Amino acid sequence: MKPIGHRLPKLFLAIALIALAGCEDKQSAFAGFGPVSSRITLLTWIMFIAAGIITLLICLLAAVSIYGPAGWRRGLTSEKSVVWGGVVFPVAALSVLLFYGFSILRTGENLAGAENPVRIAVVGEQWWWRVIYRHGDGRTTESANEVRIPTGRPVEIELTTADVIHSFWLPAYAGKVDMIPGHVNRLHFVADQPGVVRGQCAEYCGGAHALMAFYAVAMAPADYDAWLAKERADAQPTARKAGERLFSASGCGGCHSVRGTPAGGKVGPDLTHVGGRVSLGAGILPNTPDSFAQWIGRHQKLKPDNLMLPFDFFSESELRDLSAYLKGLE
Ligand code: HEC
Ligand SMILES: [Cu+2]
Repeated sequence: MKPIGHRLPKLFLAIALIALAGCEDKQSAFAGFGPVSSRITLLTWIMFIAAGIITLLICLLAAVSIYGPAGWRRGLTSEKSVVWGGVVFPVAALSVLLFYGFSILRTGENLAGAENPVRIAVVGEQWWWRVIYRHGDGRTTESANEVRIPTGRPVEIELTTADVIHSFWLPAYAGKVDMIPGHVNRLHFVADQPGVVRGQCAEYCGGAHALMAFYAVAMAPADYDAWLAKERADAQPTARKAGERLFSASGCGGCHSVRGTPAGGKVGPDLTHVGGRVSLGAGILPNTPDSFAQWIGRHQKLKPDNLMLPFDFFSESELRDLSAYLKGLE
């Protein structure tokens, strides 16, 4: 067996690669796709680089105070050096950072008064996201696990929770804001360009917390308007009658709504347009017919503890019928 020292570089490389894999743009805190997140990223770099320089400086001073010439060492231990280096410098450096941080917070607050914002409410649920679109005429419609926004317009997201504390974290566009029982928080941002990014619950909220992700889809304004009109409409009558019958006979409608059909449950995600969403199960499966079958038949294995009742008794052909019906709800 080789001594451990020979294996260390490879071990470090492996750990570094795993860590770097998390830096993909979809959910990277270093890739800002709007003015609010870009300024947060800038602040991050300023803090990181300044802290690096200060750490080097401290190492240098420590070395000088141990190995340096006697005159330098005396200088370092004088009262004057302690006051300037230990009190004045930290107070000045931290105050500058504090006020710069306040000015960054204001980037989002300035958007708060903006005219004609897109209004969306997101409710944290164990362990998925209820997304409510507020239309211009006061009507609302529900979706889940996906926030669609137009580019170039201010967005206001109202954040609440149905149960415990969750945290809505969408690094591509804005900071991280907690969802607190009995309290409404608001997040403001603008998306610069169309694209799909990922977000994640950032506050431990029980069993399936790690599997509570979501997607944000930014669309050109005209595409967004077309999408919203479609989203607002009820489900189209389906040709997949076998799946629809099975859905209603199995009691799925007790927890799920499909607008325009008798299914009106409010416990789980609204499924009116589930076939057109990016993911299933709060970001854990891609939205394909096979994923619907996987979810319905094995969701307690794929996402242990989630609050949908187990339905592990359907036959292959029943799963195919149900999946075809649900995937058809676009
Ligand atoms: C007891 C209530 C309940 C019943 C009954 C129920 N579900 Fe669910 N369902 C849920 C909950 C809660 C979730 C969210 C789970 C999560 O992601 O944590 C869910 C999630 C889903 C999803 C994923 C939706 C999305 O946007 O990610 C699909 C699809 C689904 N259910 C289909 C069905 C079908 C089909 C049936 C009937 C065979 C059914 N459900 C019965 C509560 C229920
Ligand atoms: Cu959580």
